[in-house]
Amino acid sequence: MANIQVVKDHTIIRNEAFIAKAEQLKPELICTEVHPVHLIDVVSDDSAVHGWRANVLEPADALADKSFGKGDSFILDFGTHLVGYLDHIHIKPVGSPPDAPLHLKITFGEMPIEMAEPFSSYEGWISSSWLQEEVFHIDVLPGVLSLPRRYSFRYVKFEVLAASQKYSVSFDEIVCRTVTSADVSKVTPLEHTDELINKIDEVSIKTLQDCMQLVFEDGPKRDRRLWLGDLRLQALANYETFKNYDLVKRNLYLFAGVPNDKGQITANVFTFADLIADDTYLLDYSIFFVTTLYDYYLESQDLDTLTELWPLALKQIEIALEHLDERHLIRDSNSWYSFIDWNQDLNKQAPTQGVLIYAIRRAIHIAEIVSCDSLGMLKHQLDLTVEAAKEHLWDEVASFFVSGADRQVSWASQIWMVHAEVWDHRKNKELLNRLLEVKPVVGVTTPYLYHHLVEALIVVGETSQAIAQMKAYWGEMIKDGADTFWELYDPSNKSFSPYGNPMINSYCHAWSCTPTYLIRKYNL
Ligand code: RAM
Repeated sequence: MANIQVVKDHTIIRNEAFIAKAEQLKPELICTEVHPVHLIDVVSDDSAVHGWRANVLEPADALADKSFGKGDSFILDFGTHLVGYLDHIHIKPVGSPPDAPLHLKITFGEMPIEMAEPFSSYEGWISSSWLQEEVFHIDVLPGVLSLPRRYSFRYVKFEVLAASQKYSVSFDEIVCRTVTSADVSKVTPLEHTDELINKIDEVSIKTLQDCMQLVFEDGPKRDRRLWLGDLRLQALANYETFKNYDLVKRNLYLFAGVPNDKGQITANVFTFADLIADDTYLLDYSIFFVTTLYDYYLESQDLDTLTELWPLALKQIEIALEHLDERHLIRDSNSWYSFIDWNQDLNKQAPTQGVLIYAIRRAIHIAEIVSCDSLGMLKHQLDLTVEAAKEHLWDEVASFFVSGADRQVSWASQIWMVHAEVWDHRKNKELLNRLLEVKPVVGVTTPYLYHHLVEALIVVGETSQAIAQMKAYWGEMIKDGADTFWELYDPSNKSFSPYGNPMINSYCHAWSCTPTYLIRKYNL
């Protein structure tokens, strides 16, 4: 059963049977009530990330005894990152009967910077509407203010824009109802002998938990939707922790429900109302449908799903093969045809070739399991793409893989060629050690690519290097105050944002949750 939907320049062929399957797998959300812990202020501090530090003033209980008039404000700290609703804020007037409405502004922040800098200062290229602030007129006091929107935050700032000369207000109950589809009781405690590894594991799990909603969201603050590249990593972390196989299955069917008329799977889908495929197509993300399906099968042994979704997975490989030139190399372009990392200087050719080879290897396994006729074609394409990488992308003098017309040497190219197993184990190990020593300038800007570096080190047997890198990166984020891991993190430029301002970055981000997978899967 199929019908057609046009999304900008793309014709989407909806598979209603797949969409119905995804709908049946919709999870129940688990709710918990959480109370604020402290009243804080935010102080300028050059040693703190973004230059702002939360400073504890007094316990949150003290709030009930205070009243606030025009121009007054306070900031609540809930003690950790939360995703949920503030749907009963009790407000009462103090003084004369309220002779004018209360004009109240509420600002939510994952980080101190969101409490300190006005959102009007944001001039980045993605929408400022992701910044979480609301303004209310409240006519009836005492009253209960209920905010319908879900927020992602640790801090909440209340500003009384106006009351009147005759009354002020006090707030005696502010509670957050958190939501997640992750069942914490399913997680086996780690109890590692290394305290920092325990902490990294704990923060990873909290990150995944807060991103697990009705789908695996990329970030509950931004973009609040299902991206294929993020899903792949979340699923891996989920198998080691919450073990919610149905949520992965649901998400696979959501993507499978809305391919375009060429059969390509979109990079992300919107799921808040009707299922909509975004009009962003990234070659690497489409290819990851294959590997995500394969990983799901390995964990769940769900052969029915593997068999049903395999034709669409195979299609992603076929589409990627159409991107190869006559030398069997990914045709390079300046467009956003593949993601790999947020580094603006990165040439995507070699790393995308690596992703394709990595996926063809997994596609071959699936083809064997489901006895698919395309097995021979896949094996032939594997040989061609591997040989092309060796012949045209390997620079013998530099002893690195190069990418694009300018023969760029990047971290991403080496990392993905190791995952692609273009060279043997010994040569891959040497390559990664050379990478860590030479440190090419086109580096890593996201935890997403950092994950692939750490896993590559583990795969080649450089486990202690892998642990050192993991601690230096995710451990440093914890030192910088992370309750959940961040979308972007560059230890040498902690205010890095590809969007123009770090206040719009997401500070609880799916693709950063993988240390728990690395630690548990590989017994680090
Ligand atoms: C950003 C988000 C998302 C990611 C895409 C490519 O918009 O961080 O998680 O997958 O980029």
